[in-house]
Amino acid sequence: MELDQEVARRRTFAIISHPDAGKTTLTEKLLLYGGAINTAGAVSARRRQRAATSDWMQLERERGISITSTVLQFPYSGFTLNLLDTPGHQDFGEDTYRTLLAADSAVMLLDAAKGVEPQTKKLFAICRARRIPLFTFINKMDRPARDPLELLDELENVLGIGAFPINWPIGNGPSFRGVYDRTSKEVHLFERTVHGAKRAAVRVTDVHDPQMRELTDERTFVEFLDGVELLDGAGHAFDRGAMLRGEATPVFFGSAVTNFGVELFLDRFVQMSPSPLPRLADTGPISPTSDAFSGFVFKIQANMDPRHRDRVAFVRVCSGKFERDMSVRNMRSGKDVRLTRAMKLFASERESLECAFAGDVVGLANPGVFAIGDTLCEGSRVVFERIPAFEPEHFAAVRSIDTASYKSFQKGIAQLREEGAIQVMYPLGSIRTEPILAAVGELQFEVAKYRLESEYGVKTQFTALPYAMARRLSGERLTISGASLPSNARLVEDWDGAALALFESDWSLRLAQEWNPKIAFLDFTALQDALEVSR
Ligand SMILES: Nc1nc2c(ncn2[C@@H]2O[C@H](COP(=O)(O)OP(=O)(O)OP(=O)(O)O)[C@@H](O)[C@H]2O)c(=O)[nH]1
Ligand SMILES: [Mg+2]
Repeated sequence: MELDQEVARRRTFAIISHPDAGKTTLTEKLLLYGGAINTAGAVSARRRQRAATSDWMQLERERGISITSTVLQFPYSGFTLNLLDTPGHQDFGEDTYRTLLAADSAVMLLDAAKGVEPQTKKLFAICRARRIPLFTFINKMDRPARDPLELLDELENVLGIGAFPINWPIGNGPSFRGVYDRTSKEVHLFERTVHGAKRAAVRVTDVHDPQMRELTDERTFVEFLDGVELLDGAGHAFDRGAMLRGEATPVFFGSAVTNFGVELFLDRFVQMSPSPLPRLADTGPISPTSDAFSGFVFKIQANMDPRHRDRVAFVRVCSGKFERDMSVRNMRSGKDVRLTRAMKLFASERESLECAFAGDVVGLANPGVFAIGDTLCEGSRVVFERIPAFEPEHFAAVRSIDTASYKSFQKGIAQLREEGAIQVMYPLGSIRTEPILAAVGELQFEVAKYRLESEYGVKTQFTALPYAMARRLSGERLTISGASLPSNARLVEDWDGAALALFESDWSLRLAQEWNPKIAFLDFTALQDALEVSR
């Protein structure tokens, strides 16, 4: 009974978009309406200004971009929300991907002036493949925007998802006056507030209220009415089933930075979005209300809190009741672990936590016992799906400039690897002194260098290597170590000692395959498929 109620009021959602569409800004405003913070901080490259809660990392505050995903739990009108703010930049896409695995629904932001952008398409493809119900928030209506009908058309024709506007904008840019709620037939008028930091005033009138015409110019009003009539003429009602299957998305218009439409969105979102859904495990779907606790680790982050300087494993609870001090089995290591230090997460802040339910994200102090993808469970044994590592495309040799700080250097490298943002390799069979770092995007090297210095006190030198791809080698160990490779390729091993080869081009890879018929050169997807089959 308790389980049913607790699960029913949980909403766990990721906010995704192309860089800069306003995810962190929207997150901040959702926190404001949720009463979780009193004043909204701005995403700003300028120092000394209060920064947004979810961009807690020093580098994020300096650059004004999100680098790592953030978890924020807060109550809102009887619901418990677990909000996951993700970075938009594709170089951090792997972190966004893993975070999406922990969500039951996603809020996709579009910049109203830009519409569907390249990264929007990639993230959408992940949601579609996983059938994650999607909400669309068309942001930045306070700036000159594209025709809203054109934006809907793009959702339908470029992404191939049915778009159902819940509200409709009145004007845009300087003429933006608010939104019309198509269900309640109310007009919500908004006023710009200083810095958007306070709750915006909301006045509700009828759509045919003479005030409407007074508030906006004739052209804006006519365009607005035309749009609404066209939508209403189309006649179909919102189909929640289609949304839950990932076939249709409700669309909201607003402006996060000036608070337009944020509260309206949140009120609808909690009503319409799904509570935690069953999760697929090796034994079949696991119901969120089944008694035995289960969950999986989707993220690891070191040094979130400068006062603690520890590592935290983020666990998405999938079923049962999580209780502090409980013992669970880590299915990867086969060991039982007592969860003594559990925390509720709010960006870089934490509170100790007594219990949690499906949908919640629990932070566990991680002295090295948890890895990304680990399943934790009690009672009957289940294993959730593996979380694949993305194929690295950038490689760099890194060394510590100051030999005195070598220990910290090793510690930093080990911990950044554990977070999964970089992969660490060494020349095959050599003493492990100077690692080769591999990443999906180059920005990750910048982040690693910065963090090694700011969090571990180590100055490093990174030298870019010309490789563009890595292949995992399968075959006899001796055959592999004696492999003959083109002079511009290199044999390496990963952290766990598995052999890989790095290549500059397809051509070089093909040559290696020809010269070494007894070795299989597997790409990362093939490797994953092989593992799936062997499980
Ligand atoms: N005019 C206007 N600017 C906005 C709005 N929402 C966000 N911005 C601005 O857009 C910029 C990017 O906002 P962020 O919230 O950092 O965007 P993001 O999607 O979190 O970016 P990444 O996490 O780096 O991908 C900031 O300068 C914001 O102030 C909006 O509604 N209107
Ligand atoms: Mg952001």
